[in-house]
Amino acid sequence: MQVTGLLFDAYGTLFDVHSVVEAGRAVTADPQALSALWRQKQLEYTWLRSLMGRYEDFWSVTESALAFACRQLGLQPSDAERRRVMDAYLTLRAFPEVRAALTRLHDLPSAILSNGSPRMLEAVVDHNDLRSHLTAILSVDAVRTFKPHPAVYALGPARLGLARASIGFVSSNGWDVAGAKAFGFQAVWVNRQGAPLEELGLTPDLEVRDLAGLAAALGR
Ligand code: 2OP
Repeated sequence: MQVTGLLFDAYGTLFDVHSVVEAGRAVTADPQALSALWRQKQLEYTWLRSLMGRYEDFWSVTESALAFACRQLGLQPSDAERRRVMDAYLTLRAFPEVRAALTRLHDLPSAILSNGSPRMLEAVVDHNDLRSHLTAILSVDAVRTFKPHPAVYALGPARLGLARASIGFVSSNGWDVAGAKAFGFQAVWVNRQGAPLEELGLTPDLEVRDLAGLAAALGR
């Protein structure tokens, strides 16, 4: 695989969304269930809002998804507890191999392209001290719709100044990889969970287990 630049999805790819489980312990005896339902609703709401043309930023959508998950699970967190759980999204942990892999890939212009709001992304990048590894942090907020809308992916070539076909788009979210492939990127699926491929008629150009596998596949 030959690429001239890389675009990284953030949540689930660079950062572990389920590191909110610790914060969830304060509001439930089953924080894994809360984290899973919360993530599912968060993504559902991004797709529904995009289809309806009723954009709200990812922080707002994440708050709404948490409210739904708490109601569905019969949880009544206080405002302070809810704020603490939300704030965990600003300090998500990067997966253990991310820093070393980005260092191995340092010769390629690399940017984040994410559903996250600018504030959320700046916070989590700085929390993990990854800013020096990134050319840019690109948020869907610039086009007020969510992935997999092509207008989102178009932010990447515009900012990197590279042809889309020469850019590797890297995501752990199979549906995001399908969207990137449909847009014309070289699509890399970081299949951290060993999940089956989404049945969307779009096959990634490369499947790896983690970002170390990506660096190796790119000869770095
Ligand atoms: C992201 O855009 C898909 O939530 C994931 O970072």
